Amino acid sequence: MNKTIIVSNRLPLQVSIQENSLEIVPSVGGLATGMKSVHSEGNGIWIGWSGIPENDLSPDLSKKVQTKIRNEKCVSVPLTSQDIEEYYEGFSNRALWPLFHYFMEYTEFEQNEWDAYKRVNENFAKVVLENLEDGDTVWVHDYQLLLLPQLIKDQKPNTTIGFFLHIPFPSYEIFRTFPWREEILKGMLGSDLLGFHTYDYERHFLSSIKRILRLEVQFNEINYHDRTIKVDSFPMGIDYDKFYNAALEHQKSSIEKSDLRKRLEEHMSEDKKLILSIDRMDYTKGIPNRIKAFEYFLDNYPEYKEHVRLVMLAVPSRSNVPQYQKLKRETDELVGRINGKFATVSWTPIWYFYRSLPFDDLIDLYISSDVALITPIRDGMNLVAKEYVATRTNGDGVLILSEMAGASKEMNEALLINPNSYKDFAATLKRALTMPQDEQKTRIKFLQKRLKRYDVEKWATEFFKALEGTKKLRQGKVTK
Ligand code: ADQ
Repeated sequence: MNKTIIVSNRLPLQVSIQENSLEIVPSVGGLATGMKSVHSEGNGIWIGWSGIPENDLSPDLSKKVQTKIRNEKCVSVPLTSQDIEEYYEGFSNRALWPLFHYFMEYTEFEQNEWDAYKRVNENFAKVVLENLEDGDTVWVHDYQLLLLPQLIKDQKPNTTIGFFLHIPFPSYEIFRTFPWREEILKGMLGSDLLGFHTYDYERHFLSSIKRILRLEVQFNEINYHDRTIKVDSFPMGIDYDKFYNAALEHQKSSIEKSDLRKRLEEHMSEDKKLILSIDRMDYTKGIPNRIKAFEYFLDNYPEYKEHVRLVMLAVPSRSNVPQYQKLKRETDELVGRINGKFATVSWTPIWYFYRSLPFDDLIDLYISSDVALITPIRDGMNLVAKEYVATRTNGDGVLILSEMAGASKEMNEALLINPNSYKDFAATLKRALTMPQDEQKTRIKFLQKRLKRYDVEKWATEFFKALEGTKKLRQGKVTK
């Protein structure tokens, strides 16, 4: 029976090793949920890194980890600390990530890191090929594995391969600066279907294909050697029911409120409003900009002093990369400065948490907030915006969303802003804080309807259907 192999940098599980025990906990993130049906069907497997450097494991322990992981229908690709440093923190996060998010000044092109990126993509290919049988379908995810599709196609040309990019694909003028631009594009073209979050990213990609590789593109199809490659947009959704139902559950009067919820409510009497922002601590998410714009708001609309609070949750991320350390320092300083400037004995304008929170706390934050402020400088999609809307079971709440997030393309009923304009930001925040309930409800209702219909499972099914479609197309060609 044919199977599907999902490949991503990280496996959808957490491995923890304590003295004598080895524990594997499946993760419940968006991608894992979306892939659930594809992964659990038949003998499907997921290939990726376990999160533990190979050199930290004895050969015996390494075998035990593999066996345990295998029970979860996963296969791990061994990576050493050096691989992580050069391929992940290095090439993926110091070259591809900043460039694809238009942060040219952060982009470093290091030959040894490019070599490591190629080497690790080859390691992934080796593990995929060991597990691949004729007729199988492979679905590769994200920017860490751009070379993998072609590495598989070279060895097994009949394999159906799909690729989905979770971050933006930049415009040609940005992408052309990349020293290994041809290799990257050719690596991606090993796929039969390439998926992006938005139509814009798809157009940018096709433009680079035409101008850098000089290939023929017809509508959304690329002719490459004797193959036709399809390119399309598939905006990723969330597990809508999970967020909506969790919010309903939290609002039941019979449920005991968490300490966090009690604290939030204590501070939010009738005339006080809560503004929420949640992101990974990443320079693409516009955190310093947001804090400065909030300062501008308080300076220009002083009547809101003591009546609003920004609850800002930043999840630690890539803290070994220098730009992320700098961002953390800058954020700490800005929060300190602004709290120092405005605070009174009974009011602190910004509550700042630098940590990861359990799911239930996340839900409490979402349901207790009057406004969500999601203002990335650049973001492939942004699922937090969608999660906030899903938890508004009473139909109220206002989402302020950056035009630079992929999500803005399908969330027109949000208040869309340019995160670089403090004036626009402040006026929009004021509009959100004074928006009549009826208008809030109309906007949220439209957004919820769309998010429910196009949830993460639907996203995965649609991509998979399109991928299977390319198989039929190829078979058709052969029999003609
Ligand atoms: P990310 O940049 O990680 O993803 P995002 O889409 O916002 O960004 O997803 C973050 C996820 O982490 C959300 O599901 C959220 O609930 C969760 N999360 C946030 N804060 C948390 C906290 N404190 N504790 C626990 N969980 C928290 C990349 C791209 C995005 C794209 C996604 C999916 O950068 O643009 O939307 O992939 O393709």
